[in-house]
Amino acid sequence: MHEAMADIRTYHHRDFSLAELCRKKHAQGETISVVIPTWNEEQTIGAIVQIIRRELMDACSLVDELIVVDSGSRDETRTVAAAAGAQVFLAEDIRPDLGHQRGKGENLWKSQAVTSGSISVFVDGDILNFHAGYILGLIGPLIEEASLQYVKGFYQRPLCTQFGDLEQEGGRVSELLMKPFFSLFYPALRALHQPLAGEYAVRRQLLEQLPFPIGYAVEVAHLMDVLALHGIEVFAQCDLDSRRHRNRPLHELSEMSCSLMQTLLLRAQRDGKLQLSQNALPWWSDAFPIDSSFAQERQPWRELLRFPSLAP
Ligand SMILES: Nc1nc2c(ncn2[C@@H]2O[C@H](COP(=O)(O)OP(=O)(O)O)[C@@H](O)[C@H]2O)c(=O)[nH]1
Ligand SMILES: [Mg+2]
Repeated sequence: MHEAMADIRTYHHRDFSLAELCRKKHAQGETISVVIPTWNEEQTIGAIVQIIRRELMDACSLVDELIVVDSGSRDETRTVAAAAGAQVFLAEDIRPDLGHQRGKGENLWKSQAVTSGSISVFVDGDILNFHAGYILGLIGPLIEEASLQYVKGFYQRPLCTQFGDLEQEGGRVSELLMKPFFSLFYPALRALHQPLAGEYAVRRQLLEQLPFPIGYAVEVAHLMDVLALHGIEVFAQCDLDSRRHRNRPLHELSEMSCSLMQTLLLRAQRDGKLQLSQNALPWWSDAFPIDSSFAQERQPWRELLRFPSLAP
């Protein structure tokens, strides 16, 4: 039987007040780690770290740890982040015994070795209009509702072009790949407004059960894996107003979609939703031989990093 599109509990960041969340968080004994994966984000990382530090750590102790995990930026990202008050790690320096497979997925995965919070909040490092409501809105539902385990952000996504901002035209890969794919294969997840959002909060216990693909597919793989493990009821989403970030040219989005699609198809096969013929998916680098700035992003798609090997 085809699963129907489900309702996912939906909040707005203004549903939560800082004072109330602080009080409840301490009463419940929760601890919060914020993790920001970066690669060449010197333009934006300073302001994001400062807002979290000043408004959520120094003014009150809502956030307990603020970590930047960097992929080897060639700009001043690590210096700027440290000066603004984050603890900064190079992904390859965390548990070097586990090897190094560069990409956002590695940073998120290894962040678990340097954080201890009972709730992890992930935030991309290229947000141009970050505000403290991002963090309140993502952890609020987990503090208010014990049955929830995973809270995804959503927002208006303008497309910023040299001709001005197109207010509704951002999030192209979500609209053209993720939403059609979820509609056809995982309709329960179709209710998520921004399935690729890099802003979400997860209970650590759940995170420890999830494999982490290395590249861009890490977040959507988690959505499918959490659905398989616990059902749609553990998800919530929160309106964070609007997000501006570095919009990518179309050809880079095309490569990103190719990498996403490999993970999506393999998960769909795993979940018994389709059957791929043997060797149907070539390695990404063979499938997408265009030479671009993304070349260094390419990873063998088969590699999955699993948390349990992080345990000391
Ligand atoms: N592209 C890329 N981003 C990385 C890497 N490691 C960490 N990041 C960070 O992951 C976040 C999301 O990446 P971004 O390029 O903005 O993805 P997009 O928003 O989907 O276009 C940003 O904060 C990046 O700096 C990496 O190896 N490659
Ligand atoms: Mg971005």
